[in-house]
Amino acid sequence: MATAQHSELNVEKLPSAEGLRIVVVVADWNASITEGLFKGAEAVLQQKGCTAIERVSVPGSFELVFGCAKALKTNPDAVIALGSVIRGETAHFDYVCQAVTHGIKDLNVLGNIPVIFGLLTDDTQQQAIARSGGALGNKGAEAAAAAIQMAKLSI
Ligand code: DLZ
Repeated sequence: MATAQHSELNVEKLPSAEGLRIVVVVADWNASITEGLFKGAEAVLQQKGCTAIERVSVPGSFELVFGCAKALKTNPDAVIALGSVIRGETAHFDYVCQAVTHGIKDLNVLGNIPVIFGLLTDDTQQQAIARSGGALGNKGAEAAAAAIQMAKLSI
C-alpha cells in the first residue's frame, strides 16, 4: 500500500512550459476531486508559462484512455489524464484501475508523445480529498510537472 507522502514538487526548478500545448483529459466521476486535480495542474502549467491548455471531459476514469488516444491525434506536446477512482464494495475498483493503468502505459509505449498518469486510486473519499489540493498536496499539480518535464525530455 502506498504510504501517505507529500511529494517534493518544486515548480521553480521545472523547465519553462512556454510554447507547449498540453491537453488535459478529466473524468467527470468524483467531480469535486477531479476539479481539484485540474485546478492544481492548470496552476502549475500557467505558472510555467503554458498558454495552450486544452481541457477535455470524459464520463469516468475508464474513458480516460479513449480520451487520451483521441487527444494524441491532435499532436500535442503532452497529454495528462486526471481521474479519481474510490474503492466501493465490489471488484469494480480493481478492474477500472487496472484498465486505466495498462491503457495509459500502452499509449506511452506505442506512441512518442508523453501521456501522464494522474489517476487517484483511493480507499476513501477522505484520502482523495487529501491528494487533490488537501493536506497531502495535489497530484494534478504533480502530473502537470511531469508533463512539462517529459515534453522537454531531450535524449
Ligand atoms: C461505474 C464507476 C464506479 C462504480 N466508480 C467510479 C469511480 O470511482 N471513479 C471513476 O472515475 N469512474 C467510476 N465509474 C465509472 C467508470 O469509470 C465508467 O465511466 C463506466 O463504467 C462507463 O464505462
